[in-house]
Amino acid sequence: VDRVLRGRIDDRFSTVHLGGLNLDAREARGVRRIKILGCGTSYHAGQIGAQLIEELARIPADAEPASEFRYRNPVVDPDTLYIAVSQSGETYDVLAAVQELKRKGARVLGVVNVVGSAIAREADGGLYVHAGPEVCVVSTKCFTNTVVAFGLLALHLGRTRDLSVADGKRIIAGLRRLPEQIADILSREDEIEKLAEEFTGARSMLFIGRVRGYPVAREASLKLKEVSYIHAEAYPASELKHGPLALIEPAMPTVAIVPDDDLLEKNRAALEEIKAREGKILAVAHREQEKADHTIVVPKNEDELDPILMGIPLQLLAYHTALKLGRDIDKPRNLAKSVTV
Ligand code: F1P
Repeated sequence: VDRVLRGRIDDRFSTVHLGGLNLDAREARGVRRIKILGCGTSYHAGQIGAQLIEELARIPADAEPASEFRYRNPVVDPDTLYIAVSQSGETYDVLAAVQELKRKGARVLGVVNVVGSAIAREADGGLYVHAGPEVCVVSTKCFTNTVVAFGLLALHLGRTRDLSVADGKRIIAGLRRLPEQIADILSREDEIEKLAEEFTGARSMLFIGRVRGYPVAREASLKLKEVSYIHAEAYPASELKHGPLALIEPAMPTVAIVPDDDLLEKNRAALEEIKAREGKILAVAHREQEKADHTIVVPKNEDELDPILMGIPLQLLAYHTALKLGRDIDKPRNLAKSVTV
């Protein structure tokens, strides 16, 4: 995270320098919509990115799996800025979507980790996330850095539009706090390792989050699936009552993202619904949650930046659960480093 932030923040003017972005202030002001495309973990990072852009720059933004986008004959709109996200920069579904967009005259930026990769070369500009080599197949630190890069991009776009200087300063201060807060979470790995013991027997798990917490829940469930092979499903907390509550029972643990923000009471109500059905709950929160069987307490940042921190303990949970089950974490079955077909 230090690396993605380094040299890019200008505290005096509460702005960021994004060399290589290839989008000046006038062009940024002309963007009417942002569409983010990626696969797997990069898609989830893009979902958080879209929320950051909507919150900080007030530009309508959404994320879609590149693998869906490229097969559905989408409307390509000249006022939309397209952003392709990829750790490897080689994922074929993303590359094919970028090439198709370029053929149709769209402006495409990349948010990519591997310098000089195919997607980085094909894009009109963008941001490198500087997460270093992902030595294992599963993307973890790159997820975090990609979201941080989107934080910088949202801040940049916001400062060309609606974001006030005061809010810019607040977000910059929040970004600066991240490395220390992440170190704090990582220093509590023993606690998470002990918790993982409880989940090795689960056949299936539910992950829930609301708004900012939902993509975190999705990514956490993907991480668990990828490395431990435990079935996991993510739902928006508010969708529980539209079906999935039927699944809740003692043998189906729920992991809930419960940040201290204006949705706290709503999220607590969801925990009550689960507890009333004797479901076991692990909460990731900013303080102990009474209804949860366990709470992993993470440091509080600015509300908009909370998702960056809340996913990290769940990456560790997936890791330790998989380790206890004897899985090959660095090379999970049926998963390629970059999916090039
Ligand atoms: C996308 C991705 C990863 C996943 C695995 C397979 O890769 O789905 O998220 O962990 O490596 O590919 P990328 O486009 O971000 O390199």
